[in-house]
Amino acid sequence: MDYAATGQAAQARIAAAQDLESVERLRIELLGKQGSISALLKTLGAMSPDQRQAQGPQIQALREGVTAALADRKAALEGAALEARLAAEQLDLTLPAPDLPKGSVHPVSQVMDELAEIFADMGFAVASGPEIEDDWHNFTALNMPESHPARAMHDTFYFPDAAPNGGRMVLRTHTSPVQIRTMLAEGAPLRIIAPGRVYRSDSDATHTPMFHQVEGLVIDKGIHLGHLKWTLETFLKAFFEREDIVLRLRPSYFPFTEPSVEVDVGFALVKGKRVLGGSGDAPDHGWMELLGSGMVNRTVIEFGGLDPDEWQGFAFGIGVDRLAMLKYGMDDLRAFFDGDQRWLAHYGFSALDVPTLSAGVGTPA
Ligand code: 2NM
Repeated sequence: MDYAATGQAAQARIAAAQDLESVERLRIELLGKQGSISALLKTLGAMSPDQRQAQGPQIQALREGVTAALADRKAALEGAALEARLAAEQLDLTLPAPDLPKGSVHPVSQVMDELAEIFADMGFAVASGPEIEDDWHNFTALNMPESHPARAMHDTFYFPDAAPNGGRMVLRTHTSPVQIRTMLAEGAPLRIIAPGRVYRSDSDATHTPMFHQVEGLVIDKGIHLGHLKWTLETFLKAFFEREDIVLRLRPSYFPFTEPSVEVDVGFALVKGKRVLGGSGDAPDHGWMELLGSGMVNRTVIEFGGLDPDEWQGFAFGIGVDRLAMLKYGMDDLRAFFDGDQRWLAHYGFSALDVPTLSAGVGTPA
């Protein structure tokens, strides 16, 4: 038997195999249990020792040669398949980029996100409540009984119909009712901010009938004005991204706080423009009224369902629109609510540029 010729014939067929299935079929046909080369190996048993000595190595060489050829052909076909897949899966990086997303984050939304981020770092949760409020949550619980003069000062929008409890529903004039609702629902201790829309019947260059407020409330044991001042200072330094923010506390009056303090922030006059920072008493400096605050009135703590001998607290309220103007340099409040595309494109923020304390709250796009 001419083993060399058998080997050459097998090698030729293996080399001609065009896919992995053909290679496998050849392997079974040649080397499988019923395979032709396996059959040749079995003939060794019937041979004389001399024949076996002469033919054994030839048959073994034939088997090894075919085994190697099958493995080589398999590897070559697998390599070609991988190359073909890589070529088909190629990304065409010359394709044009998709359109940039349209629209932008409104400065009010941006500032609210910044506030939430900064206060979250100090352990405050964000609370919310209805914009259509009842008389009791908006006024009475905040130490403004029926005849209180502060009610008239609030320029309240009243709904025409009497509410079930006799009083009329109102558009909330501040977010303080959210604090009352949260005290009643969650009890003490408490650390919350309540950002949102508020409404007052007032309209000129610096007042819009709807504006945005953020109020904060801390209720705990042994809370005093020092905690209030530190909290506001820490917040304003983070918000304006300046270490030289200086605050001045002045005695004031709000029905819901006692004592009440108005907080001024020092500014410098730089080329005629007010830039926050430094003491307002320094040359070319002044004080700007920024927010109202105080120790929560005992009566309000009681209306919130808590014992004022056990729990004390401080609260504050700031205009969000005003904060945005001071930080980002807009000078007309009314433009905030016009929906002018050019204004939004100029003052808006990227939706992907989320404020963080590490990367900087509020980096203009
Ligand atoms: C301000 C000024 C002072 C205030 C009080 C409360 C509550 F509900 F806890 F009593 N929330 N916010 C408050 C106090 C608001 O805005 C100028």
